[in-house]
Amino acid sequence: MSADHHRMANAIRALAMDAVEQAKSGHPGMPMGMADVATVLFSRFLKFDPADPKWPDRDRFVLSAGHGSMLIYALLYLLGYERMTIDEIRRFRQLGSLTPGHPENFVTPGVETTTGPLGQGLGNAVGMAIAERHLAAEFGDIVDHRTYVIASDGDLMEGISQEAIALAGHLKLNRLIVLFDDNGISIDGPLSLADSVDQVKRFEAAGWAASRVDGHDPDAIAAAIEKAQTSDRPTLIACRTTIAFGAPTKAGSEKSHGSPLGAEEIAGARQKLGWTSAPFEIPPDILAAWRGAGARSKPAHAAWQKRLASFEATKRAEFERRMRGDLPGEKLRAAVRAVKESLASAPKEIATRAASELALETLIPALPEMLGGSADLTGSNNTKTMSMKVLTAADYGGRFIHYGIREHGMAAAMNGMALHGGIIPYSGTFLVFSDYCRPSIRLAALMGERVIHVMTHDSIGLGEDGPTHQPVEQLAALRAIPNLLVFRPCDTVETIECWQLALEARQSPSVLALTRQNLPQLRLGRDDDNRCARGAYEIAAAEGRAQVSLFASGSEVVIALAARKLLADKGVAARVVSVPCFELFFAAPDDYRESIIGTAPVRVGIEAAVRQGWDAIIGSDGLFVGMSDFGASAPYKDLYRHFGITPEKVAETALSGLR
Ligand SMILES: Cc1ncc(C[n+]2csc(CCOP(=O)(O)OP(=O)(O)O)c2C)c(N)n1
Ligand SMILES: [Mg+2]
Repeated sequence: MSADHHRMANAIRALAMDAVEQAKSGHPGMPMGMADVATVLFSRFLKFDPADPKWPDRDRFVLSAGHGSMLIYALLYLLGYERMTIDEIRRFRQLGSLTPGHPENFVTPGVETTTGPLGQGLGNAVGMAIAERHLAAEFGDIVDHRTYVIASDGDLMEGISQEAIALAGHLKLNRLIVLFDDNGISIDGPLSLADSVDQVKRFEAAGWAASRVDGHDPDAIAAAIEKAQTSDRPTLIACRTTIAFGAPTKAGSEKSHGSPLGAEEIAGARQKLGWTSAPFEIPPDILAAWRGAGARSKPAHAAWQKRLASFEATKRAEFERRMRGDLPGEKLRAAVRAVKESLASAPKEIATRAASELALETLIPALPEMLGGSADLTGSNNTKTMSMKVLTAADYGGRFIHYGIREHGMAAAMNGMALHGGIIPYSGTFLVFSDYCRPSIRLAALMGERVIHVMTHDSIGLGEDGPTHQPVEQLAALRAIPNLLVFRPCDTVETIECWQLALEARQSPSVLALTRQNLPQLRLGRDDDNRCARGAYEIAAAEGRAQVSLFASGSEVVIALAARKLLADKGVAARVVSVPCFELFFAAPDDYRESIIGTAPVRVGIEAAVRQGWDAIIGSDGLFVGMSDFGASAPYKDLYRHFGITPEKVAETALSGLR
């Protein structure tokens, strides 16, 4: 290998040391340890064009070990990503810089995903690799790239990694290549404190090709990547490295993981590495070599543009639409209209999970970007329509993924698909297991990615499976995540409306909380406008001046309507507001919100879940009928009676407020 390699890698090391030192915080060890691997990958293999960070056919690079963010920032600067200037490197970890503590894809061009919570990036990468194969099945050689990951010990120790690698191995995602920073060190010290897994054997057991290399030997690294590129399965390359390679006393020690090395140590490292440049200075010949590496894929990019230009016009337009993330607006509106019309002519008393399937029967043919799935609850989540083929290693063109019992891995993969572009992933599990998806849902919300989680069995209404399966705090917990839309439709009509809103929410993930139990259709469905769009609306007005406002979501709306009748019998006028989505309601114009909250002296919230969050609608002096403890195992009607979520109880509660 040329002397250039070592000096190029040292440029990464120097920038990492200097930026962390300047910020007085950060993680120099990982970038210094993985500088050789990254140099080989970016200067010889990775396909990308700094002039067009969003080139659809670029290789995806995921820095799963997000604490090593200076590695990617140094690379982006050295390779010539225009906005990543040396000033941005100097401003590492400062407010408003392009160089936040951990990589954020919505901040920094060239960063593919937001990482830091260990294991998530690897999970995203599996989704990206699925997206690539799926789109290639549809669009041919316009889609032809690889996904590379740098993962650390922490990434591989996290449980989510098992789900991710098992799924990738099963689907034979041979364009997925993981470079494992096998440095034997984590924060507490040597890995031997807490781990003795043989990662090569582990990955092999999951259907991967796996090997070990010296992570400071560029030729060995290159040979391993070359081999991986022709593998018939995903590849793990365990790169044996020394953390903080080059640091005189802290190399190989956990002390270099997450703190500045200090002036003396940096001076020693400069000497050891033969790096004589001042802080933040890169010798012109080295910068030129890096910029040359940045220009390496220009011919490939040009060839791709030519291929795209010669692509059949409608297919090309469709590909471009999909990658932009634009919906086929008219088709979506027509699909929603068709569903509503059929519901208007033949109202249905079905569970909202079944209503969701009904909606999907029309949405799936209309929106080819939708890619569904379930974590082994396909029949319960109703996420697979009759016509959907399964995505398998033999047929990546299928549009339904059997994720297996892997909620963590599923949710992370969905984020990766959305990030890849061209796909709107949706999937299913039970609402109570949203906790198993939560870390990925949170990241989807932070990143502003459109992923849709169908979460059924949304309350004690699921009945006999009992409290382990009955969500009570999950709705509140999900509503606490900023930028997440939590929908809880009350009938078939609201369900299609909520689906439409979730699909249209370009920069927000959504959860659709759906029932297991049947519900009557409360709305005729003839409305042209989407009544759920403002989050809450009056579904039944008071007869006369309202003394009571009843606010409910999902399966409790019908209970509120029955309570309204009981109150009317007692001469008390009540109105009912359906609240399918808190977040949209809170975002609605003030005057709309005020009119929906209304002026009735008594406000009652009804939801088969904990009260937390409802005060924003009913006020702290509002009354609430719901759950304050875990559920129980019994037929669901018995449970509603047992926990006092009934029309009688609601009416009684309202009356107590009037007294
Ligand atoms: C889910 C999660 N838990 C904990 C952390 C805090 N953390 C950051 S890095 C790290 C482990 C460091 O070891 P390793 O992954 O091997 O990285 P290295 O020190 O080798 O760079 C931990 C526990 C995290 N980022 N994410
Ligand atoms: Mg480590």
